[in-house]
Amino acid sequence: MTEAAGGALEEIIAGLARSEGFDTVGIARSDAIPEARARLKEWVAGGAHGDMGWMAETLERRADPAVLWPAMRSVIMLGLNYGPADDPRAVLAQRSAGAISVYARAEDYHDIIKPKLKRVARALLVETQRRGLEGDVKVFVDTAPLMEKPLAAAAGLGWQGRHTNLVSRDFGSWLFLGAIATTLELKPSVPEKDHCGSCSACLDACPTAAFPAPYVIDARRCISYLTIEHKGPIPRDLRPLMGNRIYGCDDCLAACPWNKFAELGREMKLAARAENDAPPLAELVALDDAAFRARFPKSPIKRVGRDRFVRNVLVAIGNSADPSLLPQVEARLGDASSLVRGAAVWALGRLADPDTVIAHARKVLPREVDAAVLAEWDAASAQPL
Ligand code: B12
Ligand code: SF4
Ligand code: SF4
Repeated sequence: MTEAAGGALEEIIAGLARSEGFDTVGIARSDAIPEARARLKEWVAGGAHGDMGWMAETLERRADPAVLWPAMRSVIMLGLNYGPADDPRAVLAQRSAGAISVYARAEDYHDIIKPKLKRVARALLVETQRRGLEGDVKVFVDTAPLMEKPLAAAAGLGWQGRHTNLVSRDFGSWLFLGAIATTLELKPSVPEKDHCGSCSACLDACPTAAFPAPYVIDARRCISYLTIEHKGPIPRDLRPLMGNRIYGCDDCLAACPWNKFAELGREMKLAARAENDAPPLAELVALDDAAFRARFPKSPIKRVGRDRFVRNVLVAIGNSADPSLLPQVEARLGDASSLVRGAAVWALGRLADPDTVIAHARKVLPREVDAAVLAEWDAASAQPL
């Protein structure tokens, strides 16, 4: 233990974290996850990261904290509970509304966690200097190449569940993670054991069968990846499985029985905004660039941009079985974005009768030059046009 007047440094860190509103904190040695390296390499080699090219580009640094920052000796892992007030799956039954995942219904958690991490890190530096210790710190939340889940498990915050996310005995599956890396040699916490037992609820709950094996995700099939990270048209065979999920997905998290011990998240800025609980698809599909930015201020949703978001909304409309949404779909057939046009064609094919599809095709096709959109027209009319 790093003792001095004022108590052990590890206890000071825990106090600083709690005073910033973090719900859980622990410490891992920077070399605590040797097995993660080979697993990450295998995952990327199999292509499970899809077009998240940055996972491959940063592989060496991500696989080993010693490569990311050779002087790093310890990682302080912090968790912020964002437990929802109600079961987030309720909106899945409202097919003419969009389902936004819990974390994205509120303010962007990166903007909330990063300043908190920085304040803890600064206070830690002041304390180490007061003790005459040499030490440096860096803060990370999500965006840095650091394997936050296995590190959080090593730091005793919970264990990686079969859905691959960190599960906590106290907060279930609803924890955001952040990290403070340091050159200080801190006393590591006791790692948490796997408490999944014989449960497989999360694997069974996945609408797209995105888990090729327990503890392993194929991001290419995950709705979170498809709606947030994937830039091109969503693969046609997966669209019908997405229902009305338009930004992220919580099904595997929400299915976890450990959530029954979870409390409502205390951080007010992470509280869902009512307008994001079940927004009408008719409203969202009509957003242009400016209206999209104005509709989602401070929201993580802004990151995907209007075109990708409207693509998602059109897939949800195609799954809605609600013909009253047809006029909104027709209005997007001539959209400036080929991504949006292609998704509109798919939604049209799902909602309209074949004669209506052909009538629209005749009007639009003479002007269409995009190969992917042309392929959507072929598929929607079930024949080459
Ligand atoms: C890339 C990424 C994604 C990708 C890939 C998801 C994934 N599971 O990796 C996509 C876009 C799909 C995604 C989705 C989501 N994400 Co994300 N994502 C990340 C990111 C940036 C990197 C994760 C990573 O390194 N993946 C690579 C894989 C290989 O790592 P891994 O899952 O740990 O893989 C391990 C297993 O395969 C394992 N393994 C193989 N066999 C076995 C056997 C056993 C017994 C064990 C234990 C492990 C194991 O070995 C690997 C290494 O340990 C992290 C932030 C970060 N820097 O860590 C956030 C992060 C994981 N995401 C987060 C969240 C909240 C989500 C979503 C819930 C968002 C949403 N609602 O839509 C979903 C959940 C989907 C899911 N079931 O995972 C949180 C998770 C918090 C938590 N409590 O764990 C993180 C930590 C962000 C944060 N800072 O809070 N995400
Ligand atoms: S987030 Fe949804 S789609 Fe992705 S693995 Fe979990 S249940 Fe499946
Ligand atoms: S749902 Fe079951 S298997 Fe999945 S993470 Fe939770 S306890 Fe583990």
